[in-house]
Amino acid sequence: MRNFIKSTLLAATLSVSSMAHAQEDITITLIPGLTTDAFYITMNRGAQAAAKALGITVDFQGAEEFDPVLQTPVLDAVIGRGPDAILIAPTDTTQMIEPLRRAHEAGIAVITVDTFIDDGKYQDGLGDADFPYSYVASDNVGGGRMAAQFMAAEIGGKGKVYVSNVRPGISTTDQREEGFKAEMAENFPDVEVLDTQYNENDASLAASQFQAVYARHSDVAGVFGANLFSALGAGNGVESANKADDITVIAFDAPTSIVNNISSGLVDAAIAQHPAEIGYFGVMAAYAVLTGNSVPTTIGTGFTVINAENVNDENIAKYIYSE
Ligand code: T6T
Repeated sequence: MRNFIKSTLLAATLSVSSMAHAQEDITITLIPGLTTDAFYITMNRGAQAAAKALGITVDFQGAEEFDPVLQTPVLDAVIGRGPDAILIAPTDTTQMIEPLRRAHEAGIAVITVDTFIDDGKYQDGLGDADFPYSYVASDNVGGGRMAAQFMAAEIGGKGKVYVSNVRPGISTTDQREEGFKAEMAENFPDVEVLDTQYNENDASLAASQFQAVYARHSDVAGVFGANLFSALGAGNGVESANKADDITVIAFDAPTSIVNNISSGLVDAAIAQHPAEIGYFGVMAAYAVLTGNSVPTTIGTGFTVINAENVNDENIAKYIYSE
């Protein structure tokens, strides 16, 4: 009799937990780095496509600036509402660890998309923040290396260049800079990489920083804009100095503004990430976790390089970010 009660209780418990994750009840919140960035808007498009395919709900909640101080209260409010999973682009590798641990301790499955916390290696029993199930993103070191190769080819393998970047502590943009510098150091010894200019995701600041670098180094040959706002600002700075024909701009990210700058000749190449893929596979990974399946701890997505040769190709158009 006791065993019967026990097994009845067990069955009841199991059915409650599987009801909690009945397909139509699954809720996932996607928290971007910031809500107004075409990169994350496109990521949400991919997330919604996966939600529709699965018959689940994904909502999009974020701050208006890429800042852990602003992202944390958004995350806490989401934790309070208690979705089954959170997909998040953490805005700082260390400052977002404790806020995300709160989500984990509340029983919410955490997956990071685009950026990572700690060392980005999850579920390996090592490090300070092992609890996210998966990291879904571009290969940012590899993308930085690609940018260096395009830069070196455009400037003939020699000259002064610099990286326009957001701020230290962001996994993606740190890794792009690391890859860019490593590629130059290993394969292009005649390229001198000047000090990085940090712009706080402000394109106007990135433009004025170009003017200042140009004032100090009138022979600067190229700028690598390590994300959308950095690249946009660097391009605007080069344009204001009337140097579009002489100075190479390699952009990371591909909103329509950058694509227009490729058509006009201001930007030489853009390394487009595939944010819709990141959103799609982020949702699929969360769904797998919530339905008791295992997931890869890292899921890598691709790049498409856009330049003057292919900018009008209709197969390329799908990689331009939505606004
Ligand atoms: O480059 C993307 C993203 O990958 C990065 O983490 C932050 O900046 C962007 O959102 C572009 O603005």
